[in-house]
This record gives sequence, structure tokens and C-alpha cells, in this order.
Amino acid sequence: MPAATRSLQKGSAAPGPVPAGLTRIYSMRFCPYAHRAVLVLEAKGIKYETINVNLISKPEWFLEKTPLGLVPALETEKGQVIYESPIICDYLDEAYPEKKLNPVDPYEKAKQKMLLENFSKLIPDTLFLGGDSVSMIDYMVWPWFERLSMFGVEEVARTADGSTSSGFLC
Ligand SMILES: N[C@@H](CCC(=O)N[C@@H](CS)C(=O)NCC(=O)O)C(=O)O
Repeated sequence: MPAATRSLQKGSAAPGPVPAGLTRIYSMRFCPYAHRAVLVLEAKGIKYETINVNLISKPEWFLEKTPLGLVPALETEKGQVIYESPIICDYLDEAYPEKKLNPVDPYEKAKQKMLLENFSKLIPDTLFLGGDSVSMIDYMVWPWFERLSMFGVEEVARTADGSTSSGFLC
């Protein structure tokens, strides 16, 4: 992965055009949504540069580029800006079709979208699944999250080898 720049904040100069042969991701180091896009960029071997954005003090140019002011956002060589992590990931899969990550079969693709939709409902805007303090649902799902590394999920993500079945949801 190319070295990320430090995070740019309000008052910073807008970055120049995306260099030829690259795409650009506007990110924040700890953002899980941006992480999705980075995983797809890496899995597909797409050349990209990263610009980290200070989300507490957002640069004016960032708000001009992205109406929602959220990371991740992707900027192409043509200056096209794409936001919302699932849309970015689908865009990348179509724009760089050499190694497709979405299933070709429409039903299989729909099944993955349905899974994502249900998973997204589990990801809250609050610190815990049930709100601002820990509640039963957190204790109910935590054992599976804690075991993710045991089932080799990190390795699957690192190698992006979709043929390896981790079975971590069993
Ligand atoms: N639905 C968006 C969510 C992105 C999102 O919430 N990003 C957070 C960082 S993890 C953000 O930019 N927060 C800044 C803010 O809320 O102003 C996606 O999937 O890309």
C-alpha cells in the first residue's frame, strides 16, 4: 500500500489532480468503511494514493468534493468523485474487471447484497450495538468477533484468496 500522507485539515491546500495511472482514496486511519475500500483496492491490485482527512476539522475542499463530508471517498484520474463504501467497492469491481470480486451470477450477487444489508443493520452509530452502553446484544455477538482471528479471517483478508472458506460464522 502506498504511504499515506498525514491527515489534512481545515485551511489546508486542496490536493492537486490525481496523478496519471492512480486512483485516490480520501480516508481516515481508523475508519472501518474506508477499510472496506482499501481492502478492495488491495485485493484487486489497483494503484492508489491515500489522503487522510481530519474529520474533526474537515478541509473546505473536502466538503466541496463530497456533499456528505464522509470518508471514504474515491477520486478518479478524470476527477470523478464517488462516495459511500459499498458504492465505491462496486465501482472499483466494475471499473477494474480483471479480478472480479462480486459474483457474476445475479442471484449470488443479490445474496451477498442481502447479507451486507443485514450486517449493516448490526453496525450502529453508537459505541455499542444497543446504544451508548453495553447491553445483551453486545454479549450475544461478541464471541464470534473475538474468534475471528482464530478462524484465519485475517489471513484470508491479507491474501484476498476468496477460495479459502473460513467458516467463522459457524
Ligand atoms: N455510509 C458511509 C459511512 C461512512 C462514515 O460514517 N464514515 C465516518 C468515519 S468512519 C465519517 O466520515 N465520519 C465523519 C462525520 O460523521 O462527519 C459509508 O459506508 O461509506
